[in-house]
Amino acid sequence: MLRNKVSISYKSKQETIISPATTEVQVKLLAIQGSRRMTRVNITVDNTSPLIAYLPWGAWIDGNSSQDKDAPKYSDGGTFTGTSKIGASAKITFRGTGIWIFGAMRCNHGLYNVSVDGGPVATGSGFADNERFQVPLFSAQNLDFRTHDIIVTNSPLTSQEPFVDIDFLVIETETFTANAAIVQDTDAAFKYTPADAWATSKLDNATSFLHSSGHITRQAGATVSFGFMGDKVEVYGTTGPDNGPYQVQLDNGPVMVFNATREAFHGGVLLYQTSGLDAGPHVLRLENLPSASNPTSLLAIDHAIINSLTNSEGQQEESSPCSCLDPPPASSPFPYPPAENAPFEGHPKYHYPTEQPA
Ligand SMILES: [Ca+2]
Repeated sequence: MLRNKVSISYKSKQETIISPATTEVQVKLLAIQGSRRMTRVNITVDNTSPLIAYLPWGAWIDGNSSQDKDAPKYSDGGTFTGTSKIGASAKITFRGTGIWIFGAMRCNHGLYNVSVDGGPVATGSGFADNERFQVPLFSAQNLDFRTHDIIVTNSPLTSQEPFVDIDFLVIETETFTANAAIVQDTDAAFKYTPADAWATSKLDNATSFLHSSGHITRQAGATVSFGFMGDKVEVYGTTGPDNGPYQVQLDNGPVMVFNATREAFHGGVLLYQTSGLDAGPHVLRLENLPSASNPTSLLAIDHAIINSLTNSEGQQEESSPCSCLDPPPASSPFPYPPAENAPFEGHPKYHYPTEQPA
C-alpha cells in the first residue's frame, strides 16, 4: 500500500518529434567508426500503440466522448484505454532506460499493480476525489538499456473504484545522434513483398497518414523490409478494428509479435521502436500475421523515423537529398524529475504517484 503523501506536479507531455510540415526525405549514410556519446531522448507513445498489449481481449475499451464527457481531457484528442475488469492487464514492451505511464486519477479509479521485467509488484492508486488527467501513474528510471516488459494489472479493492486507464507513455531511450529524419513509406528504403499484396491508393482513412501516403496489406505473410543506416528506428502505422497481429524482426534478432487490433481506428501510431544499434546497415522486417478468426486483417505502414549517424564535425556523410528534423529537445533536465515521485520501498528505480494529500 502507499504510505507516502507527496504533492506532485508534472509537465503533461513531451513534444513529439514528428512534424506534419516535414518533407519527405531519403537518407543514405555511410557507417562511421569511432566512439560516440549517448544522448538520452524521450519518445511519447499514445495508448493506441501496439507496444501496449491489453489483455484479455475485450476487457479493455477505447474511451471516447460519447461514453465519457471528460474524454477530451485525455491526450491526443481524447484517447485512452481503460478497464474495470479485475485482473485485466496491459503489457508494455519497450527498449530504453526509463518509462512514465500516464493516465487519469478519478473518483471511480482504484488500485493497480505494476511489475517490471517480472520483478516485485508495486501497487499504486488511481483514486482521487478531485479528478486529474494526464498524470503519471508509474515511472521507472535508470533501468539497464535493453528491452523491458512492464505489466500493469487492474487490482481494485471495491466495486465503487473499479477502473484504471492508460493515456500515453513517455519512453526514455538513448541514441548517439540527434539527427532524426522521416522516411516516407514510398521511399526506396521500403521493399514490399509481394508487391501486388500492398495497396497505396484509395486507402481508408487516407488523411490519417503523413501526407496522406501509406501502404496497406491484407495478405497473410506479406512483408515489408526497411533498410536503414542509423542507431535508432521507429515505424509508424495504424491500429483499429480491421488491423491485426504482425511480427517484427531486426536483422537476425528475435522475432517480436504485436497486435494492432483496437476498437476504434487510430492513425500515426508507433508500431515498433528500438535504439542503441550499431551504425548499420540494418534491415527491419514487418510481416502481416492475420489470425484464423480474422484472416484478412491488415498491416499499415505510414512512415519511419531514423536517427542517422554523423561524423566528427557533426556533418552527415553521403546524404543526398536530405532534410532532417530539428534535433530532439534537450534531454537534461528531464521533464519528469524522479525526485518528485515517491520511491517504491526497496526499489529505488521505480516510482509511482502517491495518494493525494489529506
Ligand atoms: Ca491518449
